[in-house]
Amino acid sequence: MQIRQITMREIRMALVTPFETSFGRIAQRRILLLEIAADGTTGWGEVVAGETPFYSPETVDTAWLVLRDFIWPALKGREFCAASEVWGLLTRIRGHNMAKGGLEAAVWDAEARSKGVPLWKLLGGKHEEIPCGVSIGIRPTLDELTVAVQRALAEGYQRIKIKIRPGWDRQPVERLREKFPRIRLMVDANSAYSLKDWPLLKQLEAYYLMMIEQPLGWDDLYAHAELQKKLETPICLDECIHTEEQARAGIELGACRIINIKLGRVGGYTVARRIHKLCEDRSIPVWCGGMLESGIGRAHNIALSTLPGFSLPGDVSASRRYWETDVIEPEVEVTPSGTIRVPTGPGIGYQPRLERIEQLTARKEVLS
Ligand code: OSB
Ligand code: MG
Repeated sequence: MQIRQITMREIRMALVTPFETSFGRIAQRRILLLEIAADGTTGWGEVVAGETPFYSPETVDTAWLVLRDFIWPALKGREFCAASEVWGLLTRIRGHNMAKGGLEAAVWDAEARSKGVPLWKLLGGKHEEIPCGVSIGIRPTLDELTVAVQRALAEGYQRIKIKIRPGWDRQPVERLREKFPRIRLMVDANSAYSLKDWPLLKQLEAYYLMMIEQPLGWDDLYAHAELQKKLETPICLDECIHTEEQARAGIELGACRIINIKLGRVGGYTVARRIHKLCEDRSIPVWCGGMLESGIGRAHNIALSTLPGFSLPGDVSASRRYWETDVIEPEVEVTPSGTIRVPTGPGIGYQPRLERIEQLTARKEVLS
């Protein structure tokens, strides 16, 4: 197959509820969508880079530039047999995984559509229904947090993750345990702590958390290994795992006992599947993280979550938790038992709403 054209669109979408983490607060998203023409069909992908380089070094703007100036020139006119070869064509470009991953995912969608099969089947997925959790941002008060958790539980979500940061850690966890003694609860610090904060993180063990996600430096495996020695609670790595090599090192060093796999952070399905396999071999549970995606990225997360090793509920939840109206048809919905039924149509299995996407588009560039 060959990519004939890439259409880059930056859309702007307001979140239903602003999302606050230890690294910042976001109310309006800028999302880079990719539509590719390949093999007589189209494929869609989403670049999950944020507006700022506060979660990862990439941003929407760096991804735009790297796609136009480096990724497209590396792929233009190249013939390949399958989407699984795209990653290999891009290795000369170091980093920029989210830009690569968005594009690679679009090629997978196109390949699945041209074969008339669901993308998740092409990937080797097994689960036809995936368990869902929610990620709840930092809220102004404990009462508001409690209400948000109550609401998610009432909707059936199987696991609650809350964002923490210094000054918003012990108290919210204590409150939630008081109110909901039996729920599956975890925290995500997005690298807000350092190793010397370990006594505080140790205190959180009193609330039997499923895991503590990315407490320390965004690229610091060593400190996580030191911390994991002091904790019974599993550490789950997010930011630290951007390559297969980092995943292997993290596991070997004992820096984590669980891994959050994000398609964009690792550069697409090829590496995501390698990390998934590695974790399966080492009995490390994995789950699929979210990046406040539109329906396009959400659909890809669902496809990824069907792989057999995705045994824990992820951060992939219903469209309406994020958007008034999503950019796909149908929207992603969650069953009363907190699952998503995997779509059966070809490719990602949801149709992009082109008219709505065009309405939301702030900037567009066609590469051909
Ligand atoms: O750390 O998992 C994270 C959102 C943006 C950047 C990083 C993270 C998150 C989330 C939200 O936790 C997950 C979601 O609901 O999409
Ligand atoms: Mg995280």
